[in-house]
Order: sequence, then structure tokens, then C-alpha cells
Amino acid sequence: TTPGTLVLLRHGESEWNRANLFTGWVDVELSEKGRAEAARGGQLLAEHGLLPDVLHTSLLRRAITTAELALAAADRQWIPVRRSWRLNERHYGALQGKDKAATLAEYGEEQFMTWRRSYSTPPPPIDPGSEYSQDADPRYGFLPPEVRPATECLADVVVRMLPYWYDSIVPDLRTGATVLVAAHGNSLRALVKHLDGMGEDEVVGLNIPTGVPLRYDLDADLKPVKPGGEYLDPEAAAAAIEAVKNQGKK
Ligand code: DG2
Repeated sequence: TTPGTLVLLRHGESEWNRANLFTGWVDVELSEKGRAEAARGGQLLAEHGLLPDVLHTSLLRRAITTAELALAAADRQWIPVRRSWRLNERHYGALQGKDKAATLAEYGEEQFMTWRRSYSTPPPPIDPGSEYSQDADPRYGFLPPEVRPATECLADVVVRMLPYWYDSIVPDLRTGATVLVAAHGNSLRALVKHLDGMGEDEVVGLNIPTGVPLRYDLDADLKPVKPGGEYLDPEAAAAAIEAVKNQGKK
């Protein structure tokens, strides 16, 4: 039978997106613009009659708040929610807290883009004592040390995200529900790579805009009916994708 509809939503602009800093697992707030993007995302859901029945988020407040604001705008704040570290942004290692433009200037375009977009080269690991490390964060206290990342490349994100896809999100889709997944630039790149069966070279060029819902209708095998899905506001998505691409270059 036909599964429910999947809606992916990258959080609205965060304070650190605005400040052009590598974020990863650092738990930053949405900016004012990001809050407006989130509410607009919810409005788009309502306008398209795409009312979520269940929500999945990461453990990071920029995704959690985005979902809350979007669901409030769509009058769906009451739906059940599940949260998992497996939907977190990729851990950005030693780059967390660093300025993207300064990093580009210091290391050059090739190294900078390798760290941001290569499939299998992670940034250097974060120092355990770093102020941007999550080692003492109680929300990850249950994780044994061998699965707590000190850095991640996209390949690592695919590996830790997919169990959540198969075990938590897919069963919801199988009930026919409209499922909203509020997450991050790179955790959603990992999911889209999987859904669209993208190759490792192809996913390098994939960027996810902030705050624009991306709709996937799926067939019985959970393959997208339309590859790439459909942004509910294609123009806003195109502009925001350009902005993500050019981060650091200003
Ligand atoms: C951004 C993505 O993650 O950055 O961690 O800096 O989606 O949580 O804002 P998000 C970060 P890029 O990989 O696009 O540089």
C-alpha cells in the first residue's frame, strides 16, 4: 500500500547561521529571521493541506523550535513527537564555533569545501576540553563513548541516521501518516541522499535551504515518486540554496 507523505524541514536561520559560524552539535537559538522562516514554513504546510500527523526532530533547539513555530502556524501543535540524536546535525569536530569566512581565508577553498561537503573526509576531531564540545551535555549522557562523535563526515551521518529512518520514521509512514521531520542541513542531506539514491559525488552538490518544507510522495517501496521531492515554495528554496552554497564567501 501507499505510504504517507514525508515532509522534510531544515530549521530556520539560526543565530550561528546568521553569524556565519560552524555549528554542528552546538545548541544555538534561531535568529529572528529564522523564527519567521519557521512560521512561514508552517503556513505553507497549511496552505498545501499538508497537515503533519506526527513529528520527528533532532535534540537541538533550532530544529525543535522550528517545528514548534511551524506547527503552531498550521494549528498542529498537539501532534505526537519523537526526538533523536540520530537526526542531529553532523558533528563539525574542531570547526565547531569557528568563523566560516575566516576558515576559508586561512585554509583555502579546497580544504574548506572538503570539510563542508566531501562525503568521507571529516574535519579534525574536537578537543574534549573545548568550550564547544558536548562531552558534559546530559542529553547525550546515555550514549556509550564509542558512538559519541568527536567529528563526522557525511558518510558517518548516513550510518547513524539510517537506523532511525528505518526503525522510527518508516513505521509512521507505513500507517499512512503525514510525517514531518525537522532537522538540519547535513542530516537532511544524508536522508535525501538515501531517498533519492544519490551517489557520493552527486551529494556533494546538494544543499538544503532553511525553513522551506520539502515534500516527498513515496511509492510502496519508499522510493520518491518525483526524484528530489518538491519544495512548497520553489523560489524561496532556490534563493536559500544559493545562500547556503556561498556561505563563507563574503
Ligand atoms: C550548519 C551547516 O548546520 O553548515 O553546522 O554549521 O543546518 O544545523 O545550520 P545547520 C552548521 P554547512 O555544512 O552548510 O557549512
